[in-house]
Parts: sequence; C-alpha cells; structure tokens
Amino acid sequence: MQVLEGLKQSIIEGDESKAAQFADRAVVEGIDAKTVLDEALIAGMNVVGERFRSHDIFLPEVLLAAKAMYAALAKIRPLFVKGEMPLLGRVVIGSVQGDLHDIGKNLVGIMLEGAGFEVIDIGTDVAPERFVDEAVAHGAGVIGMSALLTTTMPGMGRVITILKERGLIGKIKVIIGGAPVNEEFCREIGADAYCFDAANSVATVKKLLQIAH
Ligand code: B1M
Repeated sequence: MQVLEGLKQSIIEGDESKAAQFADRAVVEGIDAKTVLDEALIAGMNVVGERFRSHDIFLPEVLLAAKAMYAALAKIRPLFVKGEMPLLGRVVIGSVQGDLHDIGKNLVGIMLEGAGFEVIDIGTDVAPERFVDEAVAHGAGVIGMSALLTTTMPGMGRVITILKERGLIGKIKVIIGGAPVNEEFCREIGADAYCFDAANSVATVKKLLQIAH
C-alpha cells in the first residue's frame, strides 16, 4: 500500500511534515489503525533501530525519526481513542528511572486508552517509589513499566520490592515491556506479565484484571 510505504519512509528519513501528511492520508483512506502502527510506524522505527545499531546513522537522525513518528502518531491517535467507552480500569505507565525512551510506552498507552482503560502516563525517568505512589494515588489496578536499556531494567525489580514492602503485591498487578525485557526476566523479578508489544499489553491487562474480551 503506497500510503503505508510513504509513511514508513518518511519516518526512516526523519521527515516530520511528510510523516504527518502521509498519516493524514492513511486516516482519510480509512486504513485500520493497527495496520498503520505495525506496517508503517513500528516498521519504520525498526529500520531506524537497525541502522543505528550498525552505525549507518547516529543519534540526531534517530531523534528526527522519533519526531516524525510522533507527528504521525498524533494524527492516527483518534483512530485508537474513539468516543465515550465504559471505563475498564486504571493503568499507571512510565519508563523506568534513567530511561528516556518513550515511543513504545506511548504506543502501549494509546492502545490501552483505545481499549477503554484510563491511562495515567507518568512519563520517563520515573523513580521506583513514584510508580507505586502514583498507582496508589489514582487507585490503579495495574502498573506498566517500559525499559529500553539493559542498564535501566533493574529499576523494574525495585518497584516489585516496594510493592512487597507495602503489602501491595498481587493487589496492584505489574506488566513490563521493552526491547531488552523478556519472559525470563519477568519471572526473575516477580512481575505479573511480560508484554512483547502494545496490542499484547491490552490483552494481558484484560486478563490480569479478569475482564472478558
Ligand atoms: Co536509544 N537505544 N539510546 N534512543 N534507541 C536503543 C534502545 C538501542 C537498542 C540502540 C542500539 O544500540 N542498537 C540502545 C540500547 C542498548 C542496550 O541497552 N542494550 C540505545 C542506546 C544505547 C541509547 C543511548 C544510551 C545512546 C547514547 O546516548 N549514546 C541513549 C539513552 C538515553 C536514555 O534513555 N537515558 C539513547 C537515546 C535515544 C533517543 C533519545 C535518540 C531515542 C529515543 C526517543 C524517544 O523515545 N522519545 C532513541 C531511540 C529511538 C532508540 C531506538 C533506535 C528505537 C526505540 C524505539 O522507539 N523503538 C532503539 C533501537 C531499537 O529498539 N531497535 C534504541 C520503536 C518502539 C515502538 O519499540 O520501544 O521496543 P519499543 O516498544 C515496543 C515493545 O518493546 C513493547 O511495545 C512497543 C510497541 O510494540 N513495549 C512495551 C515497550 N514498552 C512497553 C511497556 C509495556 C508493554 C510493552 O508495558 C508497560
């Protein structure tokens, strides 16, 4: 599909205005939001990630790609979040301490909102205590943590420790995600579930809160 390929390329090239235009066209053409996300936005960022890894491009280009991604995301967001829906529950999400990556975390937030959850996004570089404090303050049933760096992953385990110390383990469920995170790490730290992508996060949160599909 031409629009999806154009959108993917504009993200790879870090062209914010072209990305916004293609995303607008995708909306007008009525392309399914999940298809836009998977086949253009995430596919584009994957190429950027590979080029960054192989040193074909550097941080400034990655930042431009991220800005283009956000420009497109802003356009397709209404496709995910449609009208009034019954509230299924509250989820506090954030990127762990030391971690400034937020694209994946934001996608998870948008998909959860689209599915009917209230999402309290507490941003990036979030201290472990804050995840727990915010979840308690908002009466959230789930804490969602994102980590993209191997060096920041241990912050997830600290949140579990705090939940245990405060007698909240099991009462507030914990999901984790991000490229370096996996099932094994999830079991190791005692989180409730590992989510490999944004769509999977919705199904997982529903399952944890025992909400019928
Ligand atoms: Co950085 N970066 N980065 N970066 N960056 C990675 C992660 C890296 C793998 C690149 C590489 O070397 N190949 C590498 C980490 C190496 C490691 O630790 N093993 C890296 C590095 C080293 C760094 C810096 C240290 C670079 C430097 O300064 N020298 C620095 C660290 C900054 C910091 O956080 N303190 C840095 C900075 C940046 C930018 C600021 C330039 C930018 C971030 C912009 C932003 O987020 N606003 C950036 C980017 C964009 C990337 C790559 C290229 C792309 C990440 C991304 O957005 N992917 C990344 C390479 C890569 O991952 N291939 C890289 C698209 C996104 C949709 O995928 O986040 O995986 P992802 O999310 C998915 C799933 O993982 C899952 O669902 C999402 C959607 O399907 N998911 C969840 C994610 N979170 C979830 C939470 C859930 C559930 C599912 O529940 C709550």
